[in-house]
Amino acid sequence: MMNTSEQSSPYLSSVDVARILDVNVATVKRWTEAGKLDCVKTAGGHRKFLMRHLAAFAIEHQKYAQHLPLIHFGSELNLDLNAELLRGEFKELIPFFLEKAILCDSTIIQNILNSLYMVHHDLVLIYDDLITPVLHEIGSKWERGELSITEEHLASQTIKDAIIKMQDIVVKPEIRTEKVFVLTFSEELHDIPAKMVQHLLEVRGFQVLYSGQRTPAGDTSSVFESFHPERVYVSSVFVENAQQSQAEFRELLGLCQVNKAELFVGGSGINQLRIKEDDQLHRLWTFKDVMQS
Ligand code: B12
Repeated sequence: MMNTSEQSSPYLSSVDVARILDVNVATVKRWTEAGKLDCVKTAGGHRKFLMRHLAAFAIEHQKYAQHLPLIHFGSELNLDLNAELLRGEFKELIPFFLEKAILCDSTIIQNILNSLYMVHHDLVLIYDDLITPVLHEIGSKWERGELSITEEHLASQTIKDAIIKMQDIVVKPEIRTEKVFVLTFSEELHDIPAKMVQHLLEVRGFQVLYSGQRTPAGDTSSVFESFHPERVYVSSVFVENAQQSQAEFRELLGLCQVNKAELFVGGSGINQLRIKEDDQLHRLWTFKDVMQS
């Protein structure tokens, strides 16, 4: 069965693949039958391809690599990093991405994110397995005094900008009816996870109202009156004053109850609040949970 992200991804036909690799359609068929070129088969028996199938083929058959938009890491094509990127394993990619973020190399950062998306069509993989560990490492470097506050700002802002720009190439369903409100509490400056939550919900087909940083959560009744969101997602990373956040949370939950909206909360800041899950309130942990919520 196809997963949600694959359902919305643009598959290539055998004709498209033949055109890209500059061979006959019959050759494409022969390669797939010989197991050289992977594909998925539709219910009707047609072969469909994703960029990652072509990319895996090109890694094995170098002659065809020139036909594909394999990523150039700096001045040259690094096949080891490309192979990792294609497999969706990030052992070498994480330190590389971290280094480039610290150097504010927005071109390479953007290139990697866009390529990863084009190959895997899976934002969860990118957010949970690449961006989250890199941001954590940036935080650790700052804690150890290896990065100044300004350097930490520059690196995280470079990543945030690339995440926002990547959204342009992400495939979203055209008809979006159900509305979702995404916010952080009023003391919160960390809005990168909330941005990622927004993007995942858009991929799922929701129309997202995103208020981001420093939203006075208890004072959002006008949002419910004007837009009638059916769901609300809160990301909380840093809680400075637990009492204040608890009060905001309580008021927001009250608004959700009155307006029959489900409330989903995530992030390490939530650990500092007293919450009781029920039919209306859900504690989420990872971006994967956002896709399944
Ligand atoms: C970038 C950053 C900043 C940037 C934020 C820029 C921006 N626009 O977001 C700036 C420079 C503004 C900043 C400011 C501060 N920061 Co800061 N920051 C970070 C950093 C490096 C990355 C944060 C981030 O985006 N992480 C990526 C997310 C995805 O990871 P995560 O938060 O762990 O989230 C995971 C889960 O919690 C979950 N999740 C999160 N939200 C949601 C929501 C839903 C619905 C779901 C399902 C899941 C989910 O998803 C992730 C999956 O594993 C972290 C380091 C770190 N360890 O994260 C420090 C960090 C969070 N910051 C910290 C601190 C102390 C501060 C400041 C107080 C510094 C200061 N003295 O001024 C201020 C606080 C400002 C405020 N009031 O909010 C501490 C927090 C410690 C704590 N928990 O008490 C950290 C951990 C750094 C550290 N090692 O000490 N920061």
